Amino acid sequence: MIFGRSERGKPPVEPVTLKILVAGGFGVGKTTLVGAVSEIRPLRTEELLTEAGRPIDDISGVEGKHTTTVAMDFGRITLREDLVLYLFGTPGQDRFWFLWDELATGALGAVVLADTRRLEDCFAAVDYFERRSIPFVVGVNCFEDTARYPAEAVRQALDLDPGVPVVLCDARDRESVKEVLIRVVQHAMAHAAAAREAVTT
Ligand SMILES: Nc1nc2c(ncn2[C@@H]2O[C@H](COP(=O)(O)OP(=O)(O)OP(=O)(O)O)[C@@H](O)[C@H]2O)c(=O)[nH]1
Ligand SMILES: [Mg+2]
Repeated sequence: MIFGRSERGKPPVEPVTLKILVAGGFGVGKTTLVGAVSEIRPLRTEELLTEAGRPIDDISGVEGKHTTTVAMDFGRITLREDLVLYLFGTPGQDRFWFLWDELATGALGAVVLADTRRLEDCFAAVDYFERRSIPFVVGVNCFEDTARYPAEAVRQALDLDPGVPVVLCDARDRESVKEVLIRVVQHAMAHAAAAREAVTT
């Protein structure tokens, strides 16, 4: 074997790496999603939710939750031999908004995770990406004890543009999360192609 070449004599593929943000409201499952698909041990920045934080940290709806992300989650997934995604999960609480611009720099696209019991919690994330023209898909994290709504109903409730994909998913399930990530990449590619078209015509 020649150094730097694979056994079959094919030169190794230098993968394209893309940065994807995972955003959404507090406790919607962002850290869970990154952990479910990452092929490296995800970097987490979890801190305990404490009694002192109670007036600020609204845990209604996520009473079983004991920790919260205070900076970011980081993970990596190889979607194809030549396509690697770096996943950056944002903190869910409003008091960490100041970190978002830094996290969003260079992002190709985003997943906005939503919980249908608290849809309003993801308005801010939807707004953020719309304003910056960062392509995003909405992933509805289907917690098992909640009513299912069709994707169209979620689209209407969030007042999304018709082109924004809405995907039902389970943040704990690797295959389900992979599907969401593939949709983000496809959507971002289409978005980039449309932008190029607009420049050249
Ligand atoms: N039943 C169920 N529980 C889930 C699902 N996704 C996440 N959870 C649970 O919901 C809680 C919140 O998950 P996290 O992944 O920490 O949420 P987060 O969005 O990262 O939260 P912050 O970083 O604090 O905003 C955890 O206790 C998870 O185990 C899901 O799809 N179904
Ligand atoms: Mg988190």
